[in-house]
Amino acid sequence: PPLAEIHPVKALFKIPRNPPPTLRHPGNWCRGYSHFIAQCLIKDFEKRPSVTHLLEHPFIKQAHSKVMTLQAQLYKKRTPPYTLRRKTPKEHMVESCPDDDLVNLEVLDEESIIAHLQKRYADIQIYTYVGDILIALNPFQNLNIYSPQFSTLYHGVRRSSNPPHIFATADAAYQGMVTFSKDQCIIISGESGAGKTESAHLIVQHLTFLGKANNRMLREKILQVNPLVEAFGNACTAINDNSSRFGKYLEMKFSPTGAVMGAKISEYLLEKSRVIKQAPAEKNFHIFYYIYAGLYHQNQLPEFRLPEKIPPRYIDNENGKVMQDIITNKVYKDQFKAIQHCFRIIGFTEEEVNSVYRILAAILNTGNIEFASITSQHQADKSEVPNAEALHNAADLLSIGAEELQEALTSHCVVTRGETIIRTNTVAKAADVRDAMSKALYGRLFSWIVNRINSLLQPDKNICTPESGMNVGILDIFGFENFQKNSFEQLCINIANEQIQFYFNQHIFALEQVEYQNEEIDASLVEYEDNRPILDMFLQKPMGLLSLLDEESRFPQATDQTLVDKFEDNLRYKYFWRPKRVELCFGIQHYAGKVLYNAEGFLEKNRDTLPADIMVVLRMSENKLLQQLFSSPLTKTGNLATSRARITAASKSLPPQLGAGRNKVDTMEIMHHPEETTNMRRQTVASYFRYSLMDLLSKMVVGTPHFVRCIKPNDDRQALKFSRERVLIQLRYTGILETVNIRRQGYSHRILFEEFVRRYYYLAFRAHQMPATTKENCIAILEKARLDKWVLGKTKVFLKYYHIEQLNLLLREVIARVVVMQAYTKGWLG
Ligand code: AD9
Ligand code: MG
Repeated sequence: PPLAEIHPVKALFKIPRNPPPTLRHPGNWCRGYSHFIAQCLIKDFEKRPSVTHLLEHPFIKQAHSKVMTLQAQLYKKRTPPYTLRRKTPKEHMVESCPDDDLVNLEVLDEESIIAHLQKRYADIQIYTYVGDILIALNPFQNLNIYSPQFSTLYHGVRRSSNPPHIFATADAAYQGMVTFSKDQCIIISGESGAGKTESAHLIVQHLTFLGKANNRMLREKILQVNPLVEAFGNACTAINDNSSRFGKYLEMKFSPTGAVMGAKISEYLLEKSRVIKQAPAEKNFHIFYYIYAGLYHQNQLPEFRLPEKIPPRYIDNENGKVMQDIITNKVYKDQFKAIQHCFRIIGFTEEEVNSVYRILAAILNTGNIEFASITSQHQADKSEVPNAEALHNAADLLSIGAEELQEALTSHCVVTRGETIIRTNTVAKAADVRDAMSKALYGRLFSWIVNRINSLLQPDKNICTPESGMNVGILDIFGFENFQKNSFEQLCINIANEQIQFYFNQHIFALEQVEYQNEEIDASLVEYEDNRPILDMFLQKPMGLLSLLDEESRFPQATDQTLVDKFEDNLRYKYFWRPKRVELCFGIQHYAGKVLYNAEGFLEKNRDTLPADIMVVLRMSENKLLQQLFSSPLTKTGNLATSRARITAASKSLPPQLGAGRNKVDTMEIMHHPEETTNMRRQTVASYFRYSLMDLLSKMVVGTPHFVRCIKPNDDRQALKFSRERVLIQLRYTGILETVNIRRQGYSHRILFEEFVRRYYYLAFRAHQMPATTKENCIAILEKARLDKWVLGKTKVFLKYYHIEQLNLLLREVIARVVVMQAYTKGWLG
């Protein structure tokens, strides 16, 4: 064949036989430039025709890197600022940059992935693909890439037409839904502060843009959902000023033609303990500060019985120093306005909003109720409320009687052998009851707001029935947490992440399986290690960790110590260990790393009981909202005394596991989840958590998943700062490297027979023969190349990631040899 066709220099730069001589168009710079270099090299080669010399020629290496730089620059010209137009097909060809997608990298190891991400981050390219997965690095600065023009740019185009973007992921989900009439879900993961919640907002923004409803009001409403829910469910933590303290699955409902019709939120595992106590340098839920600043500016603090000088205990983490900061804080004040706006737009009535504020103010006042001991020689431990003001404030705001509230806080009733005995509470017990009441109020208020939003944003049944409608779900949960001290909350959060990771693995793995099945390849060839055993350890019945926890929670005599002992005796897994000398601690080897948990308070947190006396008192409120929050079929009317009598009667017909067999039955304790209280069955946080996890999964599995993996480039929240160690840890946490491993263990390259023969026929055939593109010829090439472990499907060659490198190397050698031979025959070597 003519030299030009297989010239090593030309092969190296993929130069067409007749390169355009013009350098006018910037799209031709690279080609023009490398053509120029190639010309020089060809001359050089003609002078000193040694192949080794040529391939190792510094000029080639230099030229290669120059072309790469040029290409990168050319590519960068679009971003930032990104150009707001689609690329022409020609530009697209020239500019398509493999850096967009890590799967295109020749070497796929930790080092090269990090190096790429770091380089991209320096260029403010925060998004990168790994196949169908989007990696999003937190920019820690506002980027000008989320305007409606960008939504237009990413609307319905091929993914490779534009740089990676969160809008492209949202778009893929939307297009998938419309084209295949199939539900979709977008799963956002990453550690605290990595950018999940921001990503979720952007996805909602793009989806509302795509699902252009005729009804502009509806779009407005949907956009207000996240800010409203997050005011109640997010808080400032040591890691993130706007940290989600609950898991959220937002389903956007679309009509069969793709118009947005409504939305529905499901909330998971709100961290209620934050209401009553926050770690140092952390804060309570945002809404408390918003109402404080907002009501102050509207001169309404007295109306809501909120003190102006000394901050309520629940929002005072610094002994009184914060008051000025709160009421003069412009952000809080503005946020209060924004929240009022959200309530109005979404459709809450003024009465409802007022009730919400009253309950919030009541919680703050409840926190200020103190107890003093009035124990005398002849009496059991007893407590009273010395500062009647907070008690009266709370009772007034809740529209209940102050005396009954005090009674319910300082005493409880016990049923023993059919008799009701009123027992007094110690100071510590009374304080526990008070805090349990605050947590219950807040938790139920939060669920009520979510439910109310759902009913206000329900799709119109006449236009979009559950059967005809489709939805895109967006999952934004709390990320994997590993603090100095990890408690029950971290355990639940991490189990949830473990489950999401399992789902992720399943999906990535399942996709491969489908391809293997289609191609009739033995699927058992692919192995990968999954985290199912760890999940089993947590979720299995009856011997999983959560079941053991529930079992122990049912024993009145159990302690956190007996719980850990129980774990140790029963969990025979390599993922569980018990450190010596640290009594209440146990360790778990999660998919994302080892976490040491402290079991202190586990049983109490899992029982999450609310004394029934408190339930009864709150249910008697004249406030309609409060009645709803605590309504349950158990008792509807009556006062504390009559209700105590009724419970005595009810206890006689209790099921055996609650009634007989226990010498003292505390029937006054009813679990938090109203649906379970009907027959006084106890539902623990663990069992409810397990249930919601299953519920979440059942929603997710029906849809086609799209994954967004958020990464936090540094712990200082600084723009442009890239900590390699931190990113590496997260790549492991989020399973990116695992994905690479899964791909590596599988056949990461699947090449159609035609393409394979066209690419590699030099290896087994003469250069001028163009062999038929058959399976047999593929085998001939593969055998000649002496590769192992490849397989052939019905239409494709399945290769391991390293095969491609080997094949390319061989190809280069063969081409070099051919060139030497040609040079020899032309007399150049003589
Ligand atoms: V947590 O697990 O809820 O504690 P998230 O949700 O992962 O966490 P979040 O989305 O709240 O993190 O992001 C943290 C902060 O990073 C935000 O408050 C922004 O200041 C910043 N951020 C994140 N993504 C972007 C972005 N795309 N553009 C600009 C961003 N800033
Ligand atoms: Mg968040």
